[in-house]
Amino acid sequence: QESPRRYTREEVKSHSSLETGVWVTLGCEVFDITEFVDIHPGGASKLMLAAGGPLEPFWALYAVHNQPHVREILAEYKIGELSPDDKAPSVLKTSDPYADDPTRHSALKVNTQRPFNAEPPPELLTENYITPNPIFFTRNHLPVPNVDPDTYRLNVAGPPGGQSLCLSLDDLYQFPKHEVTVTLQCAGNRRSEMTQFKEVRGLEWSLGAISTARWAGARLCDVLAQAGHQLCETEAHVCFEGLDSDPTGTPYGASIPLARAMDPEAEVLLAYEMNGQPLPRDHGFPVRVVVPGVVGARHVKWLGRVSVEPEESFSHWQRRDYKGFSPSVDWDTVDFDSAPSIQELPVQSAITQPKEGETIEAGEVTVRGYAWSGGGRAVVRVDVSLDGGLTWQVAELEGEEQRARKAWAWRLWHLQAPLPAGKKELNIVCKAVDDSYNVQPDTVAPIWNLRGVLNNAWHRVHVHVAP
Ligand code: HEM
Ligand code: MTE
Ligand code: MO
Repeated sequence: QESPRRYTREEVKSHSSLETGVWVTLGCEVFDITEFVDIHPGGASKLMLAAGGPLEPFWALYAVHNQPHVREILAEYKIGELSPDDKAPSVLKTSDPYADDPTRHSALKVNTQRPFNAEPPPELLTENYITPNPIFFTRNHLPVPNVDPDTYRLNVAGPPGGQSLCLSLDDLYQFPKHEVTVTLQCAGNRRSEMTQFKEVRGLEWSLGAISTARWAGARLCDVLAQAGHQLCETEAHVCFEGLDSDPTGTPYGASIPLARAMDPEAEVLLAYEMNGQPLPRDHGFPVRVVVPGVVGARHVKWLGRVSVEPEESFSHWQRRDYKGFSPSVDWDTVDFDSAPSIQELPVQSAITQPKEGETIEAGEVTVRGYAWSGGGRAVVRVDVSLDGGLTWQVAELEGEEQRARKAWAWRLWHLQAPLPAGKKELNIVCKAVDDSYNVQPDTVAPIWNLRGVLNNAWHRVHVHVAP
């Protein structure tokens, strides 16, 4: 085998623009990624931050790169290795951006530690209608900002010619306090089932990227009204910026239509309480947006700024992520501008008990799970099959009847059913129906998409029956 071409760090450093070619290092390996710059899923500008130097400090921040397929992509661009006699760079003394993250509950199943992404195990997820704060699923894209509640200010841009508001927490408390129970679901919930069908890019969420809390805060419509906004621009959007930001200083951001924001019946909150407590740091302390019935990505945490704009947020997470596509679209053909951003989510349900692969007692089975639909649509029925979908039984919905058009929270459900004697295995399936009679597709295949979002296929659990 031929020995690799050797380069010095100086040579690598001199390749840090598209004109000279873009080189980077990982360990002792050197890569020419010029051709990759424009197709980087995280954007060209972010990638260029690493041009001419090591990838490690950036990949430490974006753990999304700690995946085999990312290494494979990089491997294609290898051109050689660093000269062994080239002295190691003085260790970058950049402090760990995640060092100040809060401590977390040990029951959470961690997807990535940095940024922190974790879900409660199925056993705990449907133990309570209200998810306890410490095990509420967490989806962070960046380090958790440490916000001082005394100096915290929320900037609310006024209409053209108007005044901006600069609200302290005490100012926010002066607005009428509104409480609402809302289920929050990440668009990537149940992505791991999509991956099993065909590879997708994203965190491997199981069925726990969904949780429910009682939120309290000021209504967004009241705050916008105080800033002088009216619902005249029917096509406008309310843009939110978090106080968490990446190395370029770009904050997390997202937007929702102004019409939803200004509708008091939509109950969009600037929430400062979660289940009667101040928001935990992981969930947006001191203030986050809660948009009932809408995908988690729009519930911006650590809220720093609100503005009304003619267009949707220019954030990566509004424009280049959290969109759905045909199964035929791949990373070479995807046109993010061609699809609308995900807002209201489709009808969803999943089985939390028994668990995949479990051995259950003969005689009788108890199946439990959750069901929810976006846009305030109520769950009217959950069907459960013990034979892979050949025959169905109707599960019992727990808790209270939901409010029409304002069914913001999930229904837990269960089914207790006798088992036919001699059955050695069960293929348990569930599917929910919402009050628009929307149903779930039976398999992942027709709804598969390259980003692995919006998986609401029938949930299937295979179990063994003890002899
Ligand atoms: C996402 C590759 C360098 C920031 C991605 C993804 C790939 C990738 C394949 C999609 C991963 C997935 O969703 O599964 C690479 C390669 C790099 C590189 C091969 C070097 C040659 C960088 C650098 C930065 C960066 C230097 C930051 C300064 C990001 C961001 C995302 C991303 C922000 C989106 C993460 C998200 O969706 O939450 N990259 N990347 N990347 N990358 Fe990179
Ligand atoms: N807000 C900020 N500022 N930063 C983020 O990374 N993640 C979003 C949303 N709001 C995010 C954010 C996503 S994708 C989801 S699913 C929800 O927060 C998760 O909220 P949780 O962590 O409280 O469960
Ligand atoms: Mo999300």
